[in-house]
Amino acid sequence: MPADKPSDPDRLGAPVGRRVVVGLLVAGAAGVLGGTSIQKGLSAVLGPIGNHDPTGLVGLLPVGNTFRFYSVTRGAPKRDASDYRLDITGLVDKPRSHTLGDLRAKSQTTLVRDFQCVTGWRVPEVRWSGVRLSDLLDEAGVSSAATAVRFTSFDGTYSESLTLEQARRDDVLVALEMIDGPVTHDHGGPVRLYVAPMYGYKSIKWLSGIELTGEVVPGYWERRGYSIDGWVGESNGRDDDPTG
Ligand SMILES: Nc1nc2c(c(=O)[nH]1)N[C@H]1C(S)=C(S)[C@@H](COP(=O)(O)O)O[C@H]1N2
Ligand SMILES: [Mo]
Repeated sequence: MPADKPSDPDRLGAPVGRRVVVGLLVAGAAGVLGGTSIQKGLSAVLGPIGNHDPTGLVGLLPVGNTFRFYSVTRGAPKRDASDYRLDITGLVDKPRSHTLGDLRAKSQTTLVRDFQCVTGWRVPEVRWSGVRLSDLLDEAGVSSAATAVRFTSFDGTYSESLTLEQARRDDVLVALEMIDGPVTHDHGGPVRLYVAPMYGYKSIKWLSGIELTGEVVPGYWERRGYSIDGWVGESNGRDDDPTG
């Protein structure tokens, strides 16, 4: 039985997570339901979370070396080259609104790195490519008052943050490709952030806003207890179980 803290960010959204835990406790206490019935009960409670996960259970099942699709919302609307925009706003000299075509036309960087969620699952040697965040920041002209970057998603809910120094690292990408092609919708396409040295929660999916701020504005999971500095191996003390 998955045993997670109710607010475990990497399983499900907090309110749903609580209901799942309560459901499991009730099912366990009753002692009458087999695993299948429990799963059916849970899927009825949860409904669909992400297109690849009609049961809502993917985040609860132990899977080795594969991605899980995470979303604190019930996914996001689909956006493509016709309607995708990435807005760069806040403490910049030249606010920008990039189309997908604009981003594709810029110099692309490729990295091959492990992707690791703070709950322990890890996907080795994933290929990522896209535009260096630092290039986009330079182009927008970061004002001297800015010290941090806030990222928002067109799922309408998720957010993330980096210090300006972290954001300028050359292993932080505004990713257009992942694995073997364009970032798929479920992985946060057409554009997601990829913060190579940090846990997966920093790599916001369905990226639509980059705002330069005077101080760090904690992101979605950071307001719920996760470290603002999400360095792999240093945060939360929870990456000792690679099977997750
Ligand atoms: N918009 C959005 N981005 C997100 C999340 C999310 O729930 N919503 N989850 C984060 C977490 S905790 C992880 S581990 C990765 C998972 O990426 P994947 O769904 O492509 O496997 O996305 C991160 N980015
Ligand atoms: Mo995660």
